[in-house]
Amino acid sequence: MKKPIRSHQLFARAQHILPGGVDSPVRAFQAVGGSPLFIRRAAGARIEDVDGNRFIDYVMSWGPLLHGHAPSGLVTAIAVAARRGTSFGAPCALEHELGERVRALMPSMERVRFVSSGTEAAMSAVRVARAFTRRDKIVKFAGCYHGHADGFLVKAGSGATTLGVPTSPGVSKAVAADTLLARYNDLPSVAALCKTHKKTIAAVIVEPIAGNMGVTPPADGFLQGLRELTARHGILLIFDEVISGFRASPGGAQSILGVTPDLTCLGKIIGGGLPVGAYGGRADIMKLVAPAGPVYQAGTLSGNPLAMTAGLWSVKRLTPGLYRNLARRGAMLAAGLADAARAANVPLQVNAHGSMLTPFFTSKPVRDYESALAADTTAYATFFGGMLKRGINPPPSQFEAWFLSAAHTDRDVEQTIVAARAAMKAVKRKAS
Ligand code: HOZ
Repeated sequence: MKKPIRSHQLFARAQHILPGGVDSPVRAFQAVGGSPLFIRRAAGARIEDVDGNRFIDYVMSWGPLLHGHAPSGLVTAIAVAARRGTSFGAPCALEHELGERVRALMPSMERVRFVSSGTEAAMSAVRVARAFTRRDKIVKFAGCYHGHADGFLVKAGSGATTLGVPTSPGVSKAVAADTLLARYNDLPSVAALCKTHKKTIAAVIVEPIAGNMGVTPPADGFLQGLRELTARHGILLIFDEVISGFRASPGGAQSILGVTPDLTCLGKIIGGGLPVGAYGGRADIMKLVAPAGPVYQAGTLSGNPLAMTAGLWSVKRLTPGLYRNLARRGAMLAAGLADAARAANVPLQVNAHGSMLTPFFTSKPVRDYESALAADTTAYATFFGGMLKRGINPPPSQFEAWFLSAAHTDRDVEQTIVAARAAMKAVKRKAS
């Protein structure tokens, strides 16, 4: 790897205009040390920094790039759409075409509203849930991340945990008081809240396959139990499938795990990686959303033709073969990382679900936020540095997911495992 001199220069300059030199915290590399690489282009499974270093990418724009970076068909489709106009602020047919496709894949989304990000989707879903139930409180799980709206920044995963501010300053006490915390994979913790806060909880929001404390799959029966509990207490169940939607399967986690939520949130994955999100669900709930009903939510860029075009291109290509290959390569990578750690005598737990995985540097199983936090973040940082040096780009935080795409080949995965063997040895050397 060439010295990232140009990246350093750009980062230094960015500090004078962007807080911390970036527009989203995790990418600043604070959790892994050093300074971030500035990327000038990406194609397929590879990204290239401004100093000419090329990496096999496992960040994949944090998940949505199921078909890899910049597939040529997608780029052409966006270019054609852009020539017709980039934003209308008026309805276009692409919106209901994509909406119908989303519903066909996820039948629980009887009505869909497009927005511009997963954050917007989650905050809007909660607003509708509150209006529908006429209750104020929500239950979220420690370590789950639902974007950065105030009510979710209480023990939030992802960047909030990475930076050590899981509960952000700036969230008012009143807002925080309406967010109740439960433990992921721990139904009794939810049951206890339902009992204490009878008839005041509007919704339980959950990542059905948690990705933002690192990949943490649901324990058997956890989601089914949530479904029963919420139905019994008149509480709406919201699945945040910003990460798992279309990645876990064409119908998201809900289709493979067999649990139907009342509302679902989707993110950039339905826009083929462009800035987009959506929320939707039962028609009787969604009819409250303006202008059908009184719950206000709006956005000029919502349903914009570029994002809708990219989304249509992307969802039309969710073939069984795509998922078979993603799962096979995901399993290959997970096994390779585990072997590399064993060979170097480094304690590691690899949590995986299909094409997403997280290697946690700990000897104990990770099934919730507490056990995720027990992972050795210093070891992860050493491992990350070792991988980067060898041409592999993992996420710059222990508490994020690695993502594969259709563009990753068996050779890419093999190359990654070879790099992991060397990087694990460095972790061991540093620890002893
Ligand atoms: N919080 C995002 C991942 N779960 C990272 C966003 C970014 O830095 O782009």
